[in-house]
Amino acid sequence: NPKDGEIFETINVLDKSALKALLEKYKPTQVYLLAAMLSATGEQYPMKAWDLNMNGLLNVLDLALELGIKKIFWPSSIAVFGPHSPKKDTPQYCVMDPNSIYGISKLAGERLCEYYHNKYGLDIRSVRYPGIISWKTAPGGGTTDYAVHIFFEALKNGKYTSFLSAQTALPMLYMEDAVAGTIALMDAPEEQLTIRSSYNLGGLSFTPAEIAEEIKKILPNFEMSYVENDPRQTIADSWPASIDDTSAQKDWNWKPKFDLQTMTKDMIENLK
Ligand code: VAH
Repeated sequence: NPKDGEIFETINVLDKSALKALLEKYKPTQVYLLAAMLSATGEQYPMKAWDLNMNGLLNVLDLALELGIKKIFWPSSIAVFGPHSPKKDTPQYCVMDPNSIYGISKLAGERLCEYYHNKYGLDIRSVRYPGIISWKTAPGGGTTDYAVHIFFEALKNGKYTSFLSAQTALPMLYMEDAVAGTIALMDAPEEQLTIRSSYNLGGLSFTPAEIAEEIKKILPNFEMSYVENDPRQTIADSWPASIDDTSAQKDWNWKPKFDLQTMTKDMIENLK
């Protein structure tokens, strides 16, 4: 935990020896492995996505054991659910038949996390993030990216063409809540945790039409349009519309603060 400011040093998480040298140099007490290739880009380069998402995780798991790193955070995703998973209020445990390489890699990753915890006692913690919305960086490579692009475009051009259809409901989460929730999980006493694959994390659930209406309340001239047959529609159609996150609420008091209205207001105020 660097005291004065942050230390940025870049290494490729697939370069195990460089990763080991970095960990031995800074001796972190916690490692947050956020490097991954997301759903849409993953479908363009499936084997690269599998390699980065799986071997990046395995490198961190093995080095955490070897170097005795106390806590690891690794994000899963609602992408682990598939066409036969319940669509509404998707439960913590159910049929999971992801059909994107990203979802397959995240489901396999969850199995590894639980295995390393049960077999080696590694304190690795995880949440299934919904689509995350933030204003600090432009999105890239995700199926839920429309929900971020829409704000950039609304302010820049007063209009946005959505690659997901008007009624495509998806689980979403504002970045402030995602960060607070992640830290709440990492700070929770270990004995309180009952899930070592990955916790469902709900938040918001809305459609492109609903977020467009919310934006229009602040930018009345905003115009929304839609294109069809975007490959990301197929991915979105295989995902839940909303998530049941009762386990996270019970085990570590998960409670998002932002709703669609307050998120929209905050996004536009900050992006302006
Ligand atoms: C994606 N933003 O769209 C990511 C996320 C649930 C969606 O995993 O691929």
